[in-house]
Amino acid sequence: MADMPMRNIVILTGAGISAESGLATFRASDGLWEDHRVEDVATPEAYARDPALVHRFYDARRARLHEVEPNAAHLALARLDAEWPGELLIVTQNVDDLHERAGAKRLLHMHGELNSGWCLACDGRFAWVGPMGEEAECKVCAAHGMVRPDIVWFGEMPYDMDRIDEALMNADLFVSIGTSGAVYPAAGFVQTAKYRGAQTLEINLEPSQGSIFFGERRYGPAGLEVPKWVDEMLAGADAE
Ligand code: BV8
Repeated sequence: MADMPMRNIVILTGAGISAESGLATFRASDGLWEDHRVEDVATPEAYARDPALVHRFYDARRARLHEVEPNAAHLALARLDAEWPGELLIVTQNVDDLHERAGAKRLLHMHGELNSGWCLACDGRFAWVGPMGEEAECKVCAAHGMVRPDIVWFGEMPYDMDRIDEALMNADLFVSIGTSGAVYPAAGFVQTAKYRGAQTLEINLEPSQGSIFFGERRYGPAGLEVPKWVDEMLAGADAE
């Protein structure tokens, strides 16, 4: 890495960081689930057309969370979060809870979370464990059948965009881990960071769709590459 002090770090993660934990990525399964394209299930239109199908999709993925554990990449990022002296923000596109379970604190889920419900009657959001289905009761207003997965679908505005933009504006280093760079606005973050003069690093199994925008690129499994990178960063921080 260049000699510039890396005080403020923004880390974007995608499905690839959870692959070694056993969670399917979007594109490895060529984006299919029960022969449906994810883009066709993860939309408000799909939910309006066939809520049972969409609930089945998310209930299955929420149940899967109990069968998997954070991997070395999640644990390394949690260690960096705990020990990094400067600003640090992990922006995950993932809706799993593996970053939290690894101990990450400075974290936000820009595409929502499987373990959260959103009531369309009262706009309340609340923790949700187990199947949701079409008759779920809101924990805030007790309305039935108005609770949807608290997930950002295609065509919906991602969460915390102001906070993300501010972090990108102040970043000295932007790191993208385990994402194909296929979905916006997340796929555009590297360009914002680069425009602001940040160093940029991509860690992925293979070049992403945005790999040309990164100043440095490391390819290999996140479980191997991320702990190596974190060790380097913390060794450098100690040396300062
Ligand atoms: C919005 C939650 C606007 C759902 C998700 C045309 C051009 C450009 C943009 C658009 C367009 N048409 C439509 C759009 C916008 C659209 C978009 O970008 N579409 C794409 C398909 C072209 N974006 C949106 O709709 C977004 N909203 O734009 O709103 C707006 C403006 C104003 C007001 C209102 C609205 C919302 C997008 C969010 C959708 N929700 N997730 C759910 O999880 O079910 S997206 C979902 O796919 C993920 O969250 C992630 O964001 C995205 C891509 O997934 P990845 O995480 O990258 O996973 P993927 O499988 O693709 O890649 C995994 C990578 O890991 C691979 O590269 C692989 O090599 C690597 N890997 C695998 N194993 C490992 C590994 N790496 C390391 N180690 C390993 N072991």
